[in-house]
Amino acid sequence: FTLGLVTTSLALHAPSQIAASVKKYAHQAGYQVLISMIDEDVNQSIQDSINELKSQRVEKVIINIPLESAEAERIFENNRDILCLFLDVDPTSPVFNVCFNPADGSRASVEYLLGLGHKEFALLAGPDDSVSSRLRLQSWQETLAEKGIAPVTVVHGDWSAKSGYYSALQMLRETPQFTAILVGNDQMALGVISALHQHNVAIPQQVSIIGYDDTYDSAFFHPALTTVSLDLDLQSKEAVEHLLAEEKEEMPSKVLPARLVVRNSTS
Ligand code: IPT
Repeated sequence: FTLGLVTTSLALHAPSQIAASVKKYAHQAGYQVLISMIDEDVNQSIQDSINELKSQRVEKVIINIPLESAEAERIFENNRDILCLFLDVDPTSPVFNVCFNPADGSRASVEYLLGLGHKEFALLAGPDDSVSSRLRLQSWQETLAEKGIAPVTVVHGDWSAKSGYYSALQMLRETPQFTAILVGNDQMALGVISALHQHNVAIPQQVSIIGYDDTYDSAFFHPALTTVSLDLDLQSKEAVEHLLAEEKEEMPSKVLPARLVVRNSTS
């Protein structure tokens, strides 16, 4: 039997970790995995990818592409001959999904920094066209607003370390009064760390940083990154299990928790 995985760029750490775990758990269940990566530079649609997988007799597909609920529903409706499970949609969306709670980890990181006495926050979110990125940003902002705090700046990157680096330079230039930066993923946090080192800003003595994902490398950044941990291996395991177990009639989705892991980039 063969499972399909339609995925966003595997140059990004989180999706590549997910792909590795999906493959591991599928193999354990006796399934092969065919991967179709959507390359932003190539004009291939998700439907093209699904069709490609269908032509290879794939009947169950995991879709790890950031999708608005309406888009995900349309894909679901247009592919009733197969079973689609989504990994990057709003968890409240009606499509079959296994996603992380977008609020618990974001809230925990803001509350942790508030507890340390921080008041000047810079926010570095992921791209605006990613639903997960928007939900993380929204819950940072809501948690800060409850305490009457407005962030000193909100900047968007594209998930890459490079965009984190340039966003941090922009923050240092335009709004240098922040004492903490909340970052939408660990790769951008890596770039932020690099920019702050270059400008002799001490982490965490002058600026605290919290990332998001807790991918395998994050504990080895310098300093070791405090971050919101997503158990991507568990998400993949649940996705494979749900997909293999469920028949089309009955499709319970599942929301997974995220939790703050405190390391050395915060004080
Ligand atoms: C999400 C990651 O948190 C982020 O770092 C980036 O890699 C993004 O994927 C790519 O789409 S994880 C996703 C399952 C919400």
